[in-house]
Amino acid sequence: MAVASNRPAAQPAAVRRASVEPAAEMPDFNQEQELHAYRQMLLIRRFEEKAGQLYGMGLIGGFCHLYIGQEAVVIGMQMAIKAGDEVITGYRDHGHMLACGMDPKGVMAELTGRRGGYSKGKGGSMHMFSVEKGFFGGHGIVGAQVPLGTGLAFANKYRGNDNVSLTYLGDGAANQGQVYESFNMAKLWKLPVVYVIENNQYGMGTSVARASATTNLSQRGRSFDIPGEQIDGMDVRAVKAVGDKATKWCRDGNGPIILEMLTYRYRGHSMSDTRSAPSTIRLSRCAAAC
Ligand SMILES: Cc1ncc(C[n+]2csc(CCOP(=O)(O)OP(=O)(O)O)c2C)c(N)n1
Ligand SMILES: [Mg+2]
Repeated sequence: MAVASNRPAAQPAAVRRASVEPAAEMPDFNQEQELHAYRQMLLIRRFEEKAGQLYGMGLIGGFCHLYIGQEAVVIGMQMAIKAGDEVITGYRDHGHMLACGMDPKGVMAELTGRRGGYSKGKGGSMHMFSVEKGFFGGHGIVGAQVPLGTGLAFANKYRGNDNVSLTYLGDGAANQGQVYESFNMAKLWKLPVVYVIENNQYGMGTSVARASATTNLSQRGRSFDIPGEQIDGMDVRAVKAVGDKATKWCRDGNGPIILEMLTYRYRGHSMSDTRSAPSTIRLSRCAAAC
């Protein structure tokens, strides 16, 4: 019988790392970047742990999807963008808000339903926005942020600025029809959008291998001639390096690009998932597959 511990989570990460080419020219961070990345990732981790605790105490209601385990993705990408660029994602969004510079107190106030929250306490976990910080949600419908993020890129192109839209989606969302309609238009009009697929190996409780006909999600844009790359999403330096490359690609007028971040969700799908840690079923399936 598989025993629930933290160990199995480490095994697929090691397997994944072996299959991902290290970025050819991966620059080291200087001390300032090291500290910045560490502090930001730690902020997300501690924030999410506290949110989990408050949820357990009944002080947060409704949906609440924690980002624990995926911090390096959003921080590495955020370090690669500039003021004016936009970020949009799904419902696993607290990390993205904090990375964009939104006030942790405002986010927590929203989670706990208070007036000081970003949506005056009426939106909750999945419905926060800050145009000022370039954060466009926060969307509960799987994949719905992809056409919206593509629209942000369209607006940038139309206005003739050099802003890039970072449009995040999950591995489960990568099987959604509207994603491919968006890919088509993005390539057709050469829109400045980086599609960041956060492949945390699971859509709710279903592994990618059980749900996806093809599992190299970085290649999902091939029919549209959109280039893609797989990256070790647990390595903040690798993420930042590829983020630099991808945003330059967009700013140079080449159109969209796909980055598949190989990462891992350390908790259950959401706080209403009765298992806050990976379930025994999930771990035993993982043990059988890996
Ligand atoms: C259109 C739609 N279908 C189904 C759901 C229910 N649902 C919520 S999250 C989820 C899984 C999505 O997984 P993934 O895209 O991998 O994101 P992750 O939760 O791993 O971050 C599903 C099916 C939904 N919210 N919207
Ligand atoms: Mg997923």
